[in-house]
Amino acid sequence: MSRALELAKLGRGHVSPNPMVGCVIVHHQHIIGEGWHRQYGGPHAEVNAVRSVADESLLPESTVYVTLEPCSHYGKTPPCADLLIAKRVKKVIVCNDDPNPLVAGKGLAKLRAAGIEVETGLLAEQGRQLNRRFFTFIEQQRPYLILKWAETADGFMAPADLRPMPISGTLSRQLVHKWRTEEDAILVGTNTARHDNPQLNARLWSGRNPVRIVIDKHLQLPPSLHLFDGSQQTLVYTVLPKDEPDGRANYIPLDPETPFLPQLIADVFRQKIQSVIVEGGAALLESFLNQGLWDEARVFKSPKILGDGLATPLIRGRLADTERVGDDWLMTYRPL
Ligand code: AOF
Ligand code: ZN
Repeated sequence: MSRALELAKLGRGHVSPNPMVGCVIVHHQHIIGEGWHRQYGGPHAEVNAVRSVADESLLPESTVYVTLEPCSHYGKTPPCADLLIAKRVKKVIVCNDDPNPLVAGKGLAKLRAAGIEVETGLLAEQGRQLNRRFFTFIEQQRPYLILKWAETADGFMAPADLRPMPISGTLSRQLVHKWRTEEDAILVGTNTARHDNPQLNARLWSGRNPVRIVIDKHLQLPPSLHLFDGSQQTLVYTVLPKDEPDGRANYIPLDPETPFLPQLIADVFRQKIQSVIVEGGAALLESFLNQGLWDEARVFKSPKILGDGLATPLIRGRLADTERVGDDWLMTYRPL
């Protein structure tokens, strides 16, 4: 199953909003087939694993390790449960049940009804961690929310005059670009958009660029910003109606009388965006933290000293991981 989880990870960045799924087929202690879900809309892990088996006559004596319950529905592909039944495999072992209401237990029930032995929950925690975006999206009906910022050793995010100044080192910045290829969307507030004029793409890493999301409640941002260069999709959340539609961004008006962030998150969910990385600024990050709207905070602590400036948001969370990245420390927090 560890091997199946490793294979699943090869789909990272290519399968969203589907989960990453890996599959290993074992015949008498020997791996005879492997596969993973490689591409959104493409064959599922089980199909690729079965296809990789040279001698299909071994399947009735084989165990299938798959990281997610085999599907039971006709989606972009026919049901994997039906395939495993047709190939008369002996046993199926899975990490996690599929929370997708189209499947949700029906795949396992189908297998059992066909007389296939089924075991669940093997390395379940790793499976949930791997597909935490997918599970959060379906179970909590909202995108997985990652907060990210860099701070100086003395706890500042920017100089007092807010002029753009690099805090973290080059390796950290490259890592952030890699992260951008791993999430569906990247969000910044109005002040960050205005002061930093960020491109919000993944130019320091190869992979797909995320959708850019910016908050501009009162439509004050100038159209000359990189965000509006048309190079990637940009969603603008506002409370004002926008009369002339503009080909370079999609404007989404929210109700000014209702709390803004919950509305924004609900709309992002409706747009089928499974994960969002929030990159600032301080006030926006603090709003997410204070409203309990976060799943992970990734904080770069640099050795630089500023002495004064914009204070870092206060985080009440559990330090889950600490890692050295160049001269910086990367600290990952999770909610308590
Ligand atoms: C599996 N094996 O490798 C994956 C599964 O639109 P479709 O047909 O690709 O179906 C997508 C849904 O299928 C997805 O939401 C999840 O419930 C399940 N994903 N199932 O048996 C796989 N990727
Ligand atoms: Zn399937």
